[in-house]
Amino acid sequence: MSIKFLLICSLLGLLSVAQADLKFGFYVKTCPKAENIVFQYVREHIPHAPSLAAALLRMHFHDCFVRGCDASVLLNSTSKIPAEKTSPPNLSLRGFDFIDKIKSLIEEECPGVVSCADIISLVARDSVLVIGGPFWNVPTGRRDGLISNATEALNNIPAPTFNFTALTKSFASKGLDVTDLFLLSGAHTIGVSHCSSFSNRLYNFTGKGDQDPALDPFYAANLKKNKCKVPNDNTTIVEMDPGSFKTFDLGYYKLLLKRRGLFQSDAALTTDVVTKSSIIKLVSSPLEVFFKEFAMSMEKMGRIEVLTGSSGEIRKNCAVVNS
Ligand code: HEM
Ligand SMILES: *[C@@H]1O[C@H](CO)[C@@H](O)[C@H](O)[C@H]1NC(C)=O
Ligand SMILES: *[C@@H]1O[C@H](CO)[C@@H](O)[C@H](O)[C@H]1NC(C)=O
Ligand SMILES: *[C@@H]1O[C@H](CO)[C@@H](O)[C@H](O)[C@H]1NC(C)=O
Ligand SMILES: *[C@@H]1O[C@H](CO)[C@@H](O)[C@H](O)[C@H]1NC(C)=O
Ligand SMILES: *[C@@H]1O[C@H](CO)[C@@H](O)[C@H](O)[C@H]1NC(C)=O
Ligand SMILES: CC(=O)N[C@H]1CO[C@H](CO)[C@@H](O)[C@@H]1O
Repeated sequence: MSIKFLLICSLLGLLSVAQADLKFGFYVKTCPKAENIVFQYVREHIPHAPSLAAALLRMHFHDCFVRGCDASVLLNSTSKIPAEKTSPPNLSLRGFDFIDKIKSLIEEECPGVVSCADIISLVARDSVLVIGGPFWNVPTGRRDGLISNATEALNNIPAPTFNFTALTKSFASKGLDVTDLFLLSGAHTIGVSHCSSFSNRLYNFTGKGDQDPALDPFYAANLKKNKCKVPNDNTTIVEMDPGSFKTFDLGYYKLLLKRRGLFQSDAALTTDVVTKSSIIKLVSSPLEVFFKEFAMSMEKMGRIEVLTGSSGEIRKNCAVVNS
């Protein structure tokens, strides 16, 4: 191999890395008002519907874990293929109209410029911010994907029954480490779950009609008496951080230490000694420490397998690919 060849290869390498980069203020010249349109809309509407903040944060997660942050989560099914939206992990995904509304406001301002993928990222950040949560950086320049496949959602979104090993593997496959895992799980400090997402822990943990011994038995009894009264109830919802499920705080981690995390995937974070001690440390630190660390992991999540440059497209309507 000649030196020249190697040089060209490394230049090409640099070029493709540069091309794959998101940047801050990507729309400064092409649509200077875009980020502000998102923020103003969120600031005006989320305070009237604060539970949507959780749904929109979760939407960003589900988008990024399937084909990268490419707004594939927003696409409708086609005659050829059922979309991610229709896959079981989508239960309770909400806020599609909210994104569509912002997209249409931005399209009025500058048609065909701002991607749905960037809108999801910005909306998730701004929604958490206006409910008093952390701020994180959202570099922009993501482009929208062309494919949404329900089976891929099922295969890529970690299940609430996952143990620590399975969670670690799932996150590693997206370039996220164990620190990102326990910090991003902190998103469960806001929002709700359907009983069916953890019903097995209350009613049939090993197929013998038993409970998960890792769940506080008093808490389990309370949930069965007052909330999840029958197995697999998929209509009743439960606050994940009861009493402060609209507040971005350390409540989730405090519950984990009391064995009151709702999912096995939550409880799993305390089965690893290193992660457990990180949680103990986080809980006894000022809230700002959690905010700062969560912010770093969110920025990282927002970069998963993004489409940039001339890959993908800028969708006109977030629910369908351009024709
Ligand atoms: C670590 C693996 C994770 C698992 C297994 C998991 C699982 C779940 C499940 C089962 C629900 C309840 C769905 C329902 O029954 O309605 C839920 C809700 C939620 N998840 Fe996660 N999740 C994980 C990580 C994350 C991450 C990384 C984020 C965001 C950064 C996130 C944000 C949320 C939010 C905000 C809700 C509440 C949604 C609402 O109130 O509508 N989760 N999660
Ligand atoms: C996408 O699906 C939703 C729900 O079925 C429907 O209301 C909406 O009109 C569809 N959007 C497009 C552009 O087909
Ligand atoms: C959807 O994804 C699954 C799993 O990767 C794959 O087997 C299947 O062929 C895909 N469906 C279509 C229509 O591409
Ligand atoms: C974690 O789950 C995987 C997949 O279900 C299983 O193979 C493995 O044995 C489990 N690990 C532990 C430590 O329980
Ligand atoms: C518990 O699980 C076992 C094995 O999967 C099943 O046979 C049984 O019907 C389940 N019981 C309930 C109450 O769901
Ligand atoms: C909820 O449960 C009912 C009864 O088991 C079932 O028919 C329905 O399909 C479930 N809905 C969802 C969204 O899973
Ligand atoms: C929003 C959405 O499309 N929800 C779908 C989620 O998946 C179930 C089936 O698992 C559908 O019934 C919902 O319509």
